[in-house]
Formats: sequence, C-alpha cells, structure tokens
Amino acid sequence: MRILDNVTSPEDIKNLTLGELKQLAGEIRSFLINTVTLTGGHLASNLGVVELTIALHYVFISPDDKLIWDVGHQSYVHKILTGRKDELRGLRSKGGLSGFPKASESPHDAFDTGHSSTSVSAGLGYARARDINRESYDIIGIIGDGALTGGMAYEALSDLGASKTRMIVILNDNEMSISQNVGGMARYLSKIRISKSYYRFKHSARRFFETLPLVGASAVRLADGFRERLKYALVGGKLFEQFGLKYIGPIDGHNIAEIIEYLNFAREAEGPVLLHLLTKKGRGLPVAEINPEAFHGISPNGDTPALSFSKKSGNILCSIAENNPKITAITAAMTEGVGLENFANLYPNRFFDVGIAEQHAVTLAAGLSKGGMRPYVYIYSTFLQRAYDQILHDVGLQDLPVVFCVDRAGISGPDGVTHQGVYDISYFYTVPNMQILAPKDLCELSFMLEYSVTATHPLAIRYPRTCTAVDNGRQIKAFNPFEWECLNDVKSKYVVLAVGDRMISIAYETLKTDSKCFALYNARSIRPLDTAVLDRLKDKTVITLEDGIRSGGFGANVLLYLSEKFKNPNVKIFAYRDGGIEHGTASELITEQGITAKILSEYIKKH
Ligand SMILES: Cc1ncc(C[n+]2csc(CCOP(=O)(O)OP(=O)(O)O)c2C)c(N)n1
Repeated sequence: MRILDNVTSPEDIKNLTLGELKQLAGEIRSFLINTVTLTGGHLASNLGVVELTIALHYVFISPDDKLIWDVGHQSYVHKILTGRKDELRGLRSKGGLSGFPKASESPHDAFDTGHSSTSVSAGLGYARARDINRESYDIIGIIGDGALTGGMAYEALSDLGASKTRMIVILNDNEMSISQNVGGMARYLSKIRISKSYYRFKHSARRFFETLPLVGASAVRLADGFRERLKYALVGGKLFEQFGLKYIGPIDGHNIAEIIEYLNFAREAEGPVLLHLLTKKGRGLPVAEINPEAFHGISPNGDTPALSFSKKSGNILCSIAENNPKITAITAAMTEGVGLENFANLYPNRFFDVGIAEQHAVTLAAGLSKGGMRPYVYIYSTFLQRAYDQILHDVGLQDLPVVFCVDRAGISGPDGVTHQGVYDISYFYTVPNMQILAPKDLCELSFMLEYSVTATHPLAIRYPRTCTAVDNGRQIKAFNPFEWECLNDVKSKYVVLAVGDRMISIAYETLKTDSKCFALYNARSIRPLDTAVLDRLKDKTVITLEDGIRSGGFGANVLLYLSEKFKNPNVKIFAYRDGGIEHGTASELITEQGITAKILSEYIKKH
C-alpha cells in the first residue's frame, strides 16, 4: 500500500516519520510522471518541488496559513496533498483541474496565479490585512529564480522589506526559467551557490538566531546544535538583506529534514525572511534533469503541432535578418515558445532574452527603435497585457515602428483562464498609431513579416501557435496589408468578415454546405478597417468572426464604423463573451463560445 493512497489532506502527512516523508516524495514523483505524461502540463517544475511542498504542508497549516505559488505552474504536488490527487488525471482538460492554483477549486489555493512574479505582492497584501485584523497566520510566497526576473517581484520585495511585517519568501532556485535563467540576479544567485562551499554557518547564523523571539542563550544553543547537523551554510544574500529581509540559505531543496528545520526557524522570525532553496528542475526523471527545458511544459503524449505559426515566424525573421543588420528580436523568457531559437543562435548580438520582463522588453524595443534598429517583440498575447502602458506610452504615442509578434493569440486552450490570448485586439485598438494584422495562413504570415520591415508605424501581427488553415488553394494573389481579401465573391445578402486562420476555417466549413450563402472576406487588417469594403455594405447583413473578446474588438469596431456611416446597419458579431474562458482544447472552447460552422449557418437561415 502506498503512503500516497492515504493522503487526502495535509493533515495526513503531519504524523509521518522522516523515512515515510521521503517515501512519499518518491511515490509522488512516480505519480506525477505517470499522470502528467498523459495529461500534458508542467512536469519538470513540479518534479523539482516535491520535497519543498511536502515540507511546507508538514510545517504549516493550510488553508489557515497561506501558500502562494508564483506563476502557479508548480502547484501540482500541492494539489495532490490537498485532496485533489485523483482529479489530477483530468488536469487541464475541460471540466477538470486547472493547471494553476484556483481558489474556486480549493480553499488551499490562497491566490490565483498564472502570470509570473505576483506572489510577494499578493503575500504582502495578505500580511497587511492580517496585521490590521490582528490575526496571526503565516504567509509563504514561493517564487522561482525565473519569476524573480520580473520587475514586480522587486517592487514587492522593496515594499516587504520596508514593511518589517512577517512573511516568508521561498526562493526556489533551480537556475532555470523555461530556458537557462538570464540577467544580473541569476548571476548573483549563482555566486551565492558557488560561495556556499567557502563559508560555514558562522556569525551570520548566530546573528540571525539571536533575532528570534526565543532570544538569547537558548536560541543560540539551539543554533549551535543545529549547526552541527548542517551541510550547508548561511551565506551571502546581502542584496536581500539590503532590501530588509532576513536571508537564509542556500539550502538543499531536496533534503526534507533540512527544509523542515529551516521553515521552522523562518516562521519564528519577527520580520520578513527569504529562504533560498537550491533545487533541480526535473528531479527524479533523468531525461528531464538533463533537458529541463523540453520538460518544462509537455503536451499530452508529446504531441507537437504540424503547422506552427510560431516556428514559421521565427524562421522568416531569420531570413529577413540575414540581409538587414537592423533587425533585432526580443523575447521575455520564451525563446523556444515563440520560435526564436534559430534567431538566437544565428544572431546572438541582435537577440535579447530579457527574462520575464515584458514591460522592460517593450520599452527596450522603443529605445532600440529610437537608436536606429528595427525591433521585433515576440511575446504571447496574454503576457503582453503586462506591458499595456509601455505599448501605449513608449511605442504608440511616439509612433515608433516597433513590430509586435503576438503569439498564442486567441484561445490558447489547456493553460486556461489566465493564459487565453483573447484581449489583445481590444487593447491594441486603443493604442495610437497601431496597425493590427492577423494572417490567414503561414504564407500570409510571411507577407506580413516582409511588409513589417517597411512599416512606418507600430505594428502588431497576432496569431495562435498552431495554424489550422487547410490549404484550399487559398494562395495569396496580391498582398496589401491594408486591404481585405475577398475569398468568396458571390452576390449574397450576407457578408462575412473573418479574422485569422481559425475563423476563416470556420467560415469555409460553413460554405461547404452552401457555397453561395455568403460573401467572405479575409479581414487581415483588423485595424485600420478596410473602409473601401465596408462602404459597399449598406444594405447587407454583416457578420464578423474573431478569435477575441467582444468588447472593443474587431466586430465592435466594424459596428461602430457602420453605424456612423449608415442608418441602422445590420451587424452580427461572433466573438467571445466578456469574462474568463476556462481550460479545455481550443476547439472545445471556441465551440462553447458559440462560434461554429453549424451555428453560423443556422444564423444565416434564420435571419
Ligand atoms: C508574465 C509571464 N511571462 C511569462 C510566463 C511564462 N512562464 C511560465 S513559467 C516560466 C518560467 C518560470 O521560471 P521559475 O520561476 O524559475 O520556475 P521553474 O519552472 O524554473 O520552477 C515562464 C517564463 C508567465 N507565466 N508569466
């Protein structure tokens, strides 16, 4: 009988022996490997936090104490220990468990996450509320070294250090973001790692323990005894100390006994503490330990898309850059995800991975543009939300020809509500001087990227990861980035304006049953609208299809234009309902949102 089978809540591990906790760690690892290879998800990150999560639930009392998982992709072990083990088999699929913490799923999920670098801010908010309400629970933010590249984490550490309130920040340092971690902080952490062998738990430890409530001799005696059992030293961390946090570490993040002992010390401290853990991403699965990047996020059964907009985009940029030394590419910790691996290898001095720092990425691009370069910012639609002000203030208002390659646009699927790329049309629409394009297929993406080199204003090209367009002979005859392409030139009362490959595919699917039922346009330019086409649609029923939300989207702007032009225009908008879209496959979710060939053809029959 596995110990894991008897664990249905954190209470069930409180009385286990150290040997049993270690056995449990092994069982959880096997369970994770067997399950996540089937469901898909963030395998390597979770394998790295098995001991940490067990120790946290051993020491703290969740949900009274608050565990806040930064990004949240590493919360599967936490889910397993908090009564959701059996549901893990439905991870990330429609109606199943979310791949991220969700308060609506469990009271043990103290804060919903998905985007990076929020845990310290959220934890400090909890801490201030606790202090005002005269409560006494503990708050623990668990942040990776990758997430620590995000500027928001520093704003929060600065505030936390000054606040002097009680909160524990656990820095889970595995030297990896999705790829190898980057930047000055990563270098600083690696220095601490190296120096640990030169120091031995000396005065810094004594000083630390003397600050504990157990003040004085007993604490120091405890520390002295403790010292004997330590393999690692308390060293470095000066930078965190300067912020006002007590630094403890670095310690072995796979040694349960050691983590428990340090957590117990940290919880007794009076002010904020940062506990620096060294872990191995992918721990226990040799292939993942050797290549953690490949196992950061895996698809169910290892599926990869046949036609990838991401790969195509990165590769086209490589060929454009060959003859154009001004081309530069920027990613915020997603080199592989956005298809820039080849560019990074071919043009290392024109490639910038800035870490999880989308805001910086955008203003960096603005600066590059001012300096005479032609910057391409490759960021997922959902993460680019972070940089709205930088897009507007630094790029849009200055009218700089920065190109945004907006990946994972539209419904992205299993990562769920925090990751759907459905807001970008609306936010780009508000940015002065911004042109927004969406390709109908890979071929059109090449035309758009070639055009982008000559663009004189800010430009966003949005596309999902996988290209769903089947080749219906839809080759591009003449590409004009401002004109909509007529794909079905028939005389009909109905005119469908479809944005992007997914929506055009749905329109084509509808035309299969009745090829004359509507005229179809590829509305490749979402902004500006092709007013030459719109001006001809006076007495038509105009139907818009887009892979984005209704509010402020393409359809909404078509309606606005037509209502200013004609009296009572007849416009039907197919777009996503406002509010979040949970996890599932993209096609399940698009169907759930009521955008299908069947619904489109029924609408036309009825109206
Ligand atoms: C704002 C934002 N940008 C990008 C991402 C994509 N992302 C998810 S996990 C991750 C790496 C996180 O590294 P780290 O915090 O060290 O965790 P690890 O997986 O190494 O345990 C990135 C870049 C994100 N979730 N949020």
